[in-house]
Amino acid sequence: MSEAIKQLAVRTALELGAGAVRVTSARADEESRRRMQAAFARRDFLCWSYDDEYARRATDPRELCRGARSVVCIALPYAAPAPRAGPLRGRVSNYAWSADYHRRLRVLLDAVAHAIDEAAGKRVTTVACDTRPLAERALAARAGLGWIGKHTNLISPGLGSFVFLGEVVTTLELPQDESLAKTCGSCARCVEVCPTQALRGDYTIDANRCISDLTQRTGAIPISMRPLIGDWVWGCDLCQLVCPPTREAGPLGGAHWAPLDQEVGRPALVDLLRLRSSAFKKRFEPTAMGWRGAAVLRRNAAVALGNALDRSTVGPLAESLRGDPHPMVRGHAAWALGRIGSPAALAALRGQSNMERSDEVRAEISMALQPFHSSPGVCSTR
Ligand code: B12
Ligand code: SF4
Ligand code: SF4
Repeated sequence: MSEAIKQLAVRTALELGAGAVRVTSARADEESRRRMQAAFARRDFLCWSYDDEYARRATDPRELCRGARSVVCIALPYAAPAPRAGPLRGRVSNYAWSADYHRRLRVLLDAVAHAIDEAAGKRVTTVACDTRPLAERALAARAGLGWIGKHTNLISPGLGSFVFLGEVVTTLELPQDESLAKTCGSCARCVEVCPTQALRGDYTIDANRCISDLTQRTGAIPISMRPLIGDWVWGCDLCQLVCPPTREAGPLGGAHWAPLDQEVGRPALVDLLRLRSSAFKKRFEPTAMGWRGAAVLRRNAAVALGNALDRSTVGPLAESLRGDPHPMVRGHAAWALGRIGSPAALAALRGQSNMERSDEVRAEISMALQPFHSSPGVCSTR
């Protein structure tokens, strides 16, 4: 009976687009708890309110579902060909440029849970994906869905790492799968390509340095990190794009995961800098970029423009410095103008330095102008 229910769960998930399905026990995982607690003690996740108690709960699926005995772990491939690049266009990561994956994954997980419940004749499941306290990668690795790579993502054989993870936790005892005895070996391509040195090469990450974290946080981006972000305006895929098993797998996601349109997949930076709530609602709210509001995207556009170093964007940046309703965006526009450093950019910064009311933005303006203050006997190098 339990084998038949497992096969039903697998069949249902595969029919709805899953690339792989495996089952593990719902017992607490001491090894993962220890690894997570060590990561939090190293302060690798400062933007996340994670602590020892979170690690304990996240590594014990019975906290999500009383009496749980098994977890059905599902990998949903989403890789799609990248949209056309172009000058002064920002880069969006593959996971965010299509319709928000949470909805599609939820439909799949609910269907699997429903099939299990029907077969059991009562409610025996609960589902999780991304937002619930569950160590999804560790569970998937224990189920043998793949192995955790040095970029810290789960790599599934034949599918690569561009897979979303979701789980159906159940009180039924289902036959378990074995974990894979696999590692990255001597490969270190992801570690080498990471522009911010977020990856240590020992299968851990300093998430505070990860572009994905930096572009999704709601507060200011540290000045030292801004130049390293390049043209990314949401998330980052660099460590996965070079990953051999992920490259070999190719774009398995299919048409569903293609960019909603060019302006979502590769947005024009100046338009993004001017993004207001009506356009945000229409264009970005249906995607995973809709979670943090329009100001975060305008801030990210300012950073990407500060890295593009194109004088034609001084006008829009000056307009943002003078008029953006959000002080964080005005502050990052000031930084971008300082990076460009042309006479017009400096004039915009000086013009605004006495007008600006926010202390935070005035501090950004003053830092942006600092390299250009010439003192007696010292020549500015910019
Ligand atoms: C917080 C978070 C982030 C943070 C922190 C990322 C991180 N590396 O933890 C930020 C914003 C940076 C982020 C970025 C991304 N994320 Co994210 N994120 C999460 C979230 C919500 C929690 C992760 C977490 O708890 N981290 C804390 C660390 C300590 O725990 P952990 O990574 O889960 O597990 C570690 C330990 O368990 C330990 N471990 C345990 N057992 C073992 C055994 C061995 C042998 C080893 C080596 C290690 C090990 O290693 C694990 C990996 O470090 C999960 C969803 C979830 N609930 O799990 C999604 C999730 C991890 N993210 C996901 C995705 C898609 C991404 C991005 C690819 C998006 C993007 N393109 O920008 C990037 C990838 C960046 C990267 N290199 O990791 C997917 C990953 C899918 C996959 N194939 O692994 C998840 C699972 C969401 C989902 N449901 O699909 N994310
Ligand atoms: S997502 Fe980008 S910044 Fe983050 S670890 Fe990978 S390469 Fe580095
Ligand atoms: S790039 Fe190499 S080291 Fe990094 S996760 Fe992929 S296989 Fe592992």
